[in-house]
Amino acid sequence: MKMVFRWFGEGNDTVTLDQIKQIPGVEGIVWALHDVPAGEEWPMDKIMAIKEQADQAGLHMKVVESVNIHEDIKLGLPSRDKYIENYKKTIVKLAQVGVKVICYNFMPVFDWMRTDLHKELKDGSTALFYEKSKIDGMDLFAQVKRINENPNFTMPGWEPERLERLSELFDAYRNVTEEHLFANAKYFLDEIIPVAAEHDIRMAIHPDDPPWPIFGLPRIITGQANVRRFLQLHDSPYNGLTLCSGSLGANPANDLVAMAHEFADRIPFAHLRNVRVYDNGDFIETSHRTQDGTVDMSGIVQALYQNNFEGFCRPDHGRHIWGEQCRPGYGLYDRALGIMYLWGLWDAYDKQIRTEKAVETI
Ligand code: CS2
Ligand code: MN
Repeated sequence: MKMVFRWFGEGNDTVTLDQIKQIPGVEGIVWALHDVPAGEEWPMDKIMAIKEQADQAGLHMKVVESVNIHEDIKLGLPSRDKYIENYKKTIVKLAQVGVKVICYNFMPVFDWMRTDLHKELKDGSTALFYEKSKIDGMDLFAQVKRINENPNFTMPGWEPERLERLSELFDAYRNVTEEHLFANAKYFLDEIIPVAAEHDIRMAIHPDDPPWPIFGLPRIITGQANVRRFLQLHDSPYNGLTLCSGSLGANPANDLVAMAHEFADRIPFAHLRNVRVYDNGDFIETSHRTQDGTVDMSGIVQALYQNNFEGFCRPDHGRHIWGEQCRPGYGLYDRALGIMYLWGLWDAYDKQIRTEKAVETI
């Protein structure tokens, strides 16, 4: 397990590279060019600027999250070909600076979705929260109109640029089903994976968050059967999965331990975090510790260990603790605690297995 830490870039993150460097066992950053719009080719000078910073801090930059997919690719429009060509060029450039894994997602219109970014937990910390009935019962267009009239109604992750195009995008997705999305994903993978393979970069699809359709938009990376189907669309080790325990774990029917076992050789990257899911379908992000949420974190780490996991791993969203002001979910403190918990689990399994082996040889 190779530990990495997400970093949003200078001026775009409250956490510094020097701080990241001091978290035990962290070897590299998970980065992206957040100012390059989806579909555009990443400029080499901007890539090199990150490389210089990472080199100087003594951290590697082998994991990118995310090179985002243009909506036209997900929609399967004829214009997708030009965006796919740009994607390929970006892959080639990323290989030149030593990138080994590209995380991306295939969610229509929205990325992750929450209803509250600072919901208070019992211990006084705050965390990202999803109130299911709020999203299920929402008249999306009435909400967008309200947001446009009064920015106080803005929901997390609803950037003005996205909202501007919202009704247009919803129109475009009107007849797009799960089947279309799978077909469009296959078209994309058939084009991209050979290029990624040639340049030894493993593509790692991120699960949908939450892992079910929202606002009538299809979502396909939602559970074990669908992940299996996605990986088979283009059967290659370079078509991989980002095992995000918090995203998939928001659906209690998802057995993350079983997925870690089944997909072990197709997981170049893991996002390990916990959530607490309530009976009504709401969920809140918690500390990474197994007992603090409803995801079997120790079971997942054990399954990865048993499968000789050699991929990259990062803690995922953390709570906001000790008064830290930071990007929602991306503070330093709780994620650093999360890392120490993950190492604790890993090292304990390691010690146990080594001891057992030593006993066997006596
Ligand atoms: C999520 C996503 O895992 C996460 O942090 O909040 O934003 C994720 O980075 C993307 O969906 C991956 O493409
Ligand atoms: Mn994740």
